[in-house]
Parts: sequence; C-alpha cells; structure tokens
Amino acid sequence: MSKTTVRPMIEVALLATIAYILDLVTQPLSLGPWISLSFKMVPIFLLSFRWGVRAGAMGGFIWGLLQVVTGEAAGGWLTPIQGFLEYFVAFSLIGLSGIVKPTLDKAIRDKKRVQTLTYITVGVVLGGFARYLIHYIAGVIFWGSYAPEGQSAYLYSLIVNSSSFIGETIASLIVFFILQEFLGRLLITEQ
Ligand code: 218
Repeated sequence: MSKTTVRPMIEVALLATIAYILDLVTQPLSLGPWISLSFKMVPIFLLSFRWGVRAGAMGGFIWGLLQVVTGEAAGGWLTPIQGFLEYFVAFSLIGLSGIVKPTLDKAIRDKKRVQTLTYITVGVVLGGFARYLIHYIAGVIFWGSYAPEGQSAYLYSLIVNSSSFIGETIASLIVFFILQEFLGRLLITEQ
C-alpha cells in the first residue's frame, strides 16, 4: 500500500476519534436534549476538506460507529432501521462537504480569501444539511410520539432538528473563520 492511501486512513481514524471525544466533552453545553451549540463536526469537515468526500464519509461513519459500540448512541437508538439511518447514514453524509475540495484548494492556492470562505461555507452547510435531512426524516417517522400535545411530527422534527443544524453549522463556521489565516497549512495536502 502506498503512502498516499495510508496517510488519509490514519487521519480518518484519528479525526473520527477526536469528533467522538469532542461529542462527549461538549455534551454539558447542550441547551436541551438535542439542541447543542457545538463544534464537534469540525474534525469531519477537516477530513473532507483535506482528503475529499470519501475520507469525510469514512470519518463520519466511524464516528457514528464509535457512538453505537460504546453505548453513547443508546438514548438516540429506537429501532435498528432508525439507528442505522441516524448513526451510520446521517454521519457518513457529513462527508458530502468534501465536494468543494477541488475548488476550495484552488481558491486557497490563489489566496482568494472571500472565495475560500465561501467554499468552506458551502461545504459545511452542505454536509450539515445532508446529515440533518436524515435526522429530520427520522424525526418525522420515528420520533413523532415525543411531540408536544397538538404539534405535528413534521413541525416537531423541523423545530428540533433545524435548531441543532443551525447551531452546529454556525459553530463549525466560526471555527473555520477563526482559523482563516491557517487554512493553507491545514487543508492543502499535496505540494
Ligand atoms: C425530533 C427528533 N428527535 C430526536 C432525533 C434523534 N437525533 C437527532 C439528531 C441527532 C441524532 C444523532 C445523535 O447526535 C439523533 C439520534 C430526531 N432525529 N428527531
């Protein structure tokens, strides 16, 4: 196996583990059972922006897997199909953020700051949206019975999941905006 495939694999394992640990550590910062203003998706976005969609998806998958095998997912696991959707499909989809990698790399190399931050934003919103679309659908189908009296499952899932989506997306964007001076060194992996 060549060095070029070993390196992203090692980073996938490392960054998925960091995401899992951040998830544990930031839990007390939650504003409610599912509403957390947290930057824990950042390691997966880093993977996607560094190595592309496949590495990001593998990292998300492993992060979901770690939650399931350590029992962290227990409170969010209702049935096998729902659990599979929300912990394997949803987390893998964060990797879609890596679609912007080629154009993002070019913007960084050309030192186009506005373009760079725009592609980062598109990637983060896309990956976060793809993940939360699954949580929204799962919310309507599987979590509807938790809705307050008189509230439809559609509205309930929209409120719960859009607030988490917005909180996590904005938190991730803040991290990348703060790191904007270092994006070249952080995200460009070839010479
Ligand atoms: C309305 C509703 N409530 C709960 C869930 C479950 N859910 C939502 C977001 C994220 C996750 C994964 C753990 O962070 C889970 C299990 C839902 N989809 N909808």
